[in-house]
Amino acid sequence: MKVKMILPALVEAKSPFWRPIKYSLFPPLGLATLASFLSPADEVEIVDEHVEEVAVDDTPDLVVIQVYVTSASRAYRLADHYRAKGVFVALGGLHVTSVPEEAALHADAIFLGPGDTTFPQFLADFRRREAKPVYFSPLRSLDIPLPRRDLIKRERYLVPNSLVVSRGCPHHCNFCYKDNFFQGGPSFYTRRVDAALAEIESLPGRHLYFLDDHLLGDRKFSAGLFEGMRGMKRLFQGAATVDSILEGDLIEKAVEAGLRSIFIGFESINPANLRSSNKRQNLGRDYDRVIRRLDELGVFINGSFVFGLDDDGPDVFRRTASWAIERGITTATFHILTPYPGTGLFQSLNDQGRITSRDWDLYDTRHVVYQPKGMSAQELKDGYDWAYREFYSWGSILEGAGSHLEFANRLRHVLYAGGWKRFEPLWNFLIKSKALFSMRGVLESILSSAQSARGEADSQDGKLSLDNRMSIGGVKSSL
Ligand code: B12
Ligand code: SF4
Repeated sequence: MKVKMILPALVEAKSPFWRPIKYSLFPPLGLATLASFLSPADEVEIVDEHVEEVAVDDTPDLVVIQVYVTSASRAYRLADHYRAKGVFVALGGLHVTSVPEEAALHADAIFLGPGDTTFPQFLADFRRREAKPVYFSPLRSLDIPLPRRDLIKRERYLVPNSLVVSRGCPHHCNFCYKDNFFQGGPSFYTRRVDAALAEIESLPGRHLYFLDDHLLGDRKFSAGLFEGMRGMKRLFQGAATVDSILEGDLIEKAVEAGLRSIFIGFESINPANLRSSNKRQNLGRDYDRVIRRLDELGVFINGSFVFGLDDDGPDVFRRTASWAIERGITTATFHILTPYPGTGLFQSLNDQGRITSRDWDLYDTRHVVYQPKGMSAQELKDGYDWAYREFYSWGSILEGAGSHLEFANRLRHVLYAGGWKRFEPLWNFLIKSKALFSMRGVLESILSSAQSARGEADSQDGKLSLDNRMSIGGVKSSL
């Protein structure tokens, strides 16, 4: 059987916000995961439109398309094209789960929730020519084969070693995709530790990027994982919540296993916003302690912030950007509040008549698609643009760098943040000349150059030494 799997690019590709480097970070891991359920006899191709053209003149037996909110319109166009040729089209992913009736208009079969149990069922049905129009299963398992990374064009990505060792998250923030996506079954579960370690062993090079929503979400699992990773000489990046950094010594274990930078959803520095977003895990937590703890361990922070929550006024941009700069947050990801369909946030804004656009192309956290409360839509958009400019100005980068305890980390901060946002022409050149992979070594050197202000994480057998390292600088992914 001939199978084509497509990750369509967001339509915004033509807009000034399109950053080729951002979309050349990670390969399509979801599709590679689904491909692992196919038989070795099947002829499979994975096409990622973010890094290559999608040729549509072929006629495979099955087309599988992953649909995100921002790529929905493009995904539907591709689906309609193949269906018009008589090809069977399967649509799944986050957006399909959010608006199944809409997606069903463009598909022969749709999938709700994760595909790890439904896709194998579908394949068996499809081979018998008995495919159903809708697949959903409350059964959730990560006892699954390794993703088919052999189908990934590694050389096109800066970070080909992305992986997920869990699905979902234990929390329930009202703007998050997660509760809707996992409805009807468990919304947070992990791989077995030995299986996760086997997957890590299978990945070449040193650098890994865990795409898990919350890498410290199951503390027993994470402790086992980090214990197993000690001695593997890996360097990794991941994401976790504010509270999980403060609790116990799991973060130290992560650092000993190779953690060098972490994505943290601070979201707002105003507790009223955290309360209304059901972001309980952040409430009453001392953000300064979180930052200090990570800085002492030499872990860089990619802080995520949302603008436009109901308790935000026009001063939120300046207050948030200054807060992040003063505390030495290395990279920041700012978002305009975006009510993804299917979320509690969408429901409540819709009930209040405040959704102003249902053009999914604009649901990219850079456009205002609802009526904010504490400012006008234009103020929100302008303030968001300003915050990015301000945070990544050279002056702010230098100021932020100055707040690190160790000199080496100051230098690293400058090169890291500057490299990510201030060298666009270089990234574009590397992507165009298909030489992006050449930067992987640089990224690894930068991550390995972390300097701990504590001495104790120093060189035990098989452990990464956190001090005595040179700082050379670099880049970081801001999801
Ligand atoms: C890595 C990542 C990226 C990477 C993309 C990498 C890639 N090549 O896929 C980058 C950095 C480019 C990125 C960009 C953006 N992202 Co992003 N990203 C993620 C992240 C952290 C992990 C995705 C992942 O790989 N998961 C692991 C794999 C195994 O799971 P999966 O992809 O979901 O696939 C499974 C299922 O969805 C399902 N499935 C998927 N497709 C199909 C198809 C069929 C037929 C079947 C059966 C099943 C199926 O089965 C798979 C296996 O279980 C998610 C958070 C998350 N947890 O999902 C956010 C997330 C997907 N991103 C999001 C957003 C909003 C964006 C941006 C708009 C952000 C921005 N402001 O720029 C852009 C736009 C992306 C786009 N192309 O449209 C939102 C999406 C919301 C939504 N409703 O669609 C998420 C959920 C983050 C969040 N919490 O809000 N992102
Ligand atoms: S902590 Fe993050 S992943 Fe978990 S529910 Fe909240 S926003 Fe979603």
